[in-house]
Amino acid sequence: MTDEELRGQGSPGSPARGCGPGMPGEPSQQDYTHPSAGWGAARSVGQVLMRSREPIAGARAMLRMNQERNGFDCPGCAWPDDPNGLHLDLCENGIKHVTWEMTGKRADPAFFAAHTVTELSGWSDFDLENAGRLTEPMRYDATSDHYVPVSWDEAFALAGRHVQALDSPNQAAFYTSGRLSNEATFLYQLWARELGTNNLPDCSNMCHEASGRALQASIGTGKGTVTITDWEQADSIWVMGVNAASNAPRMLTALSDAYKRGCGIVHINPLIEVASRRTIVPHEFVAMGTFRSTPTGTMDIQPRIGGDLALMRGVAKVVLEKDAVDHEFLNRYATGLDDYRAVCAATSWDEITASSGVDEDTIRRLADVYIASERTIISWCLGVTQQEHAVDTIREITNLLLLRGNIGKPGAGPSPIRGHSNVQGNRTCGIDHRPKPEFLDRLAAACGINPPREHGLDTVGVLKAMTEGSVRVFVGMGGNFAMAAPDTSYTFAALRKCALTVQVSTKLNRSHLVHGTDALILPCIGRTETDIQASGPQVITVEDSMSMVHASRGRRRPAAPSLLSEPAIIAGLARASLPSSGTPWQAYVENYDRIRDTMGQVLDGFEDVNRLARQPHGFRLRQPARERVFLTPSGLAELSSAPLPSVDLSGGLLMLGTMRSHDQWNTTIYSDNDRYRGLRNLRTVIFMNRDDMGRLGLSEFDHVDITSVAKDGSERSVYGYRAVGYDIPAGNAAGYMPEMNILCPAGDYSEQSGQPLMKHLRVRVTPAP
Ligand SMILES: Nc1nc2c(c(=O)[nH]1)N[C@H]1C(S)=C(S)[C@@H](COP(=O)(O)OP(=O)(O)OC[C@H]3O[C@@H](n4cnc5c(=O)[nH]c(N)nc54)[C@H](O)[C@@H]3O)O[C@H]1N2
Ligand SMILES: Nc1nc2c(c(=O)[nH]1)N[C@H]1C(S)=C(S)[C@@H](COP(=O)(O)OP(=O)(O)OC[C@H]3O[C@@H](n4cnc5c(=O)[nH]c(N)nc54)[C@H](O)[C@@H]3O)O[C@H]1N2
Ligand SMILES: [Mo]
Repeated sequence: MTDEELRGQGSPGSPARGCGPGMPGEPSQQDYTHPSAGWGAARSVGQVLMRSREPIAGARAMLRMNQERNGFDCPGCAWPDDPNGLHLDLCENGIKHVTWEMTGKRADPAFFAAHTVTELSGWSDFDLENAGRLTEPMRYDATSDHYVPVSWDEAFALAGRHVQALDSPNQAAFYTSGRLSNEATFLYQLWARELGTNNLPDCSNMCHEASGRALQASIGTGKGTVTITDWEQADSIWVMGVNAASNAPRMLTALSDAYKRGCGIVHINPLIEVASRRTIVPHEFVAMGTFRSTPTGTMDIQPRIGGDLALMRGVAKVVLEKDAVDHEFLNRYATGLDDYRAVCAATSWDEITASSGVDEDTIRRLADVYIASERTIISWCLGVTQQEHAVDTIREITNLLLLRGNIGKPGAGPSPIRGHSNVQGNRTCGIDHRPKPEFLDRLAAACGINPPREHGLDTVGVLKAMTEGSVRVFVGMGGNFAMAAPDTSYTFAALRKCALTVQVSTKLNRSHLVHGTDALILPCIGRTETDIQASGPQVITVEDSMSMVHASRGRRRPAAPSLLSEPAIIAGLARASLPSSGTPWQAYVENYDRIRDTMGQVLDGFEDVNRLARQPHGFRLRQPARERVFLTPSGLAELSSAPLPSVDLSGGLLMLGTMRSHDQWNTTIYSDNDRYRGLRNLRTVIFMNRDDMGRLGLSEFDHVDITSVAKDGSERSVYGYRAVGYDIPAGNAAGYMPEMNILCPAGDYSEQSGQPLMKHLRVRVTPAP
């Protein structure tokens, strides 16, 4: 099979297999009726531990995860640790994620000698990562079509020659996946900016860019304001566009605790996800033994895809009608209320219900819940952010919170659920293609460099520039850019036009096979492993979703003696490409405390980071909006007044959102099952409303071809998918990334955030011939 056929780009009617292992057995689907987490999770963990060939070491490593002071930070997600003594809140997916890194298998030089790149391209993405941990730096050799071993010095020199040969530093791009530590991040952006470019695309450009922009505009700082303690004090928690049980499983603990103390929990999602039902709290072993479960939801609202802005508008309309606003707060801290009031009054219920897909009664009931609550938290993730009008939507969420003073008081506020474990820290520490002038000033002063001032390219911009030939060197610091980016064929062609692609990785993935003329695989140590440098074992720091910065130290022997740490690799690349650099790269790598000392001169809140991060739970970065200090131009929280988006689904098109299954971590696929959606042995699926299926004459598991229609009218297709009926509003559909990235047109991104519209594809579904 070619890689195209795997993902369903073969020919009409030919069955697609998907990126997973291709498990034998007919696909099936049964509604999931059990509580989330609990024994199903325990069984699934056991299978993963066995498969990684590390059952004992894996179990032992779990006990070191997320522990105060001495553990490593779970690389699974960015949900915070519980600061109140519960240090060990294990989750199924964190465990899977950690053991995947700790596998006993190795993709070593013998492995690469045995397989050409062309051959590996026909392997599934599961099989690629399942080859095990990378052990040696490798260079692509075009004559043999193999990756061949190269010394670290030669690898750095090759990259250095390429970078120095560029006409301008803007011909290079430096991608970051959200795993990178704060220290590696800081060195990485320093390298790019000392070279002279702000081309720092990152996974945030596909993830929470919209959240940062919206919160920056509304409250003056681009982060959430709440802490895990606030989650423990809210009267009402809204979970919008998050598949919590799979993607932020430790949130289940917070939700079940909230339920027990009488907090209302509203799930706003076109799909009914299992987190809105019941859970067995992962660490409650007694509950596990007795199968005792707790509800994790009190109300479900099912908007259309992209309907959240109108839904929030409807709630605000009722709040204003009933004058249930916090006048004192608004008078003292906010601006824009008159305009917002006028916009809400002018938006008709017809518009609101058409745009949201939710009827007026239901919206009024939601408004009653909101008005009855003294302290409300609204949380959201990709269902909200990967939309055309995401910035407007998140500003509307903030408007609604501001109306009732739900910010800067205990138990209330906006709470974006970030994805990668350190994606928030990456932004804090300088990964930003639109850096603020004040940050650059301080960087210049502390590091003695002259950073460029013009904005750089984001993910979508880099794809275009590579296609046009104006970016020729691509460095991927972690992640799997080829598969994570939209428009797979376009992205592959863009990467193949590069003179050099460099991937710093722990495991083999497709981004190594879709490469430039020259290509390097630079293997690094992982989060679970010890990082020993000249001054001894090092700690790194990370920041979670709620602005807590803390130290992380790995305990395991690195997967191979030749692996380098990410800071060491960045320093090596930087020295080779900046021969006359005055930056003490070597000294930084010898002792990461020195990196943190410099960070303290550049970043607010990091002044004493070497001491603070080593405290048991680290420290909280100040979030001024939490103290009702709004760093906006007006000095006040700014209400927005955006028009509602219109719904255009002419020609019988469906609106499709791409999402994750339970058994995957972004582009890393563990199996072809999605336990909480009751699906087995299938990833090339489209979940559809049963009426829509009937209209198209489709029965369960019928083969379909799917074509997306881009804004410019261009079409992209996948073949041989299976249709499965699901509880989702008519006119909407869902399926899995990264398979469906083929259907995401690279040119269709939000004007507001630059984010590709990964949850907003207009598709035509046809029965396969
Ligand atoms: N186990 C595991 N954990 C992960 C990840 C993983 O892949 N696996 N990925 C990590 C990363 S990087 C991220 S960013 C997060 C992602 O976490 P999520 O945001 O939960 O990711 P998705 O699977 O894309 O799910 C999006 C959810 O949005 C809903 N949705 C779709 N369209 C809309 C809409 O218009 N409105 C609303 N309200 N909802 C909508 C979908 O039904 C789905 O429940 O998880 C992180 N954690
Ligand atoms: N259609 C569609 N596309 C999407 C999304 C969607 O919802 N729909 N979601 C988007 C989102 S939110 C995100 S965050 C991106 C994810 O995009 P990425 O972050 O680029 O992708 P990952 O799959 O998380 O990266 C997996 C790879 O990371 C490497 N890796 C793992 N651990 C480490 C480490 O410690 N260090 C280093 N250097 N490498 C490591 C391994 O080699 C592994 O193969 O995808 C985006 N793409
Ligand atoms: Mo993400």
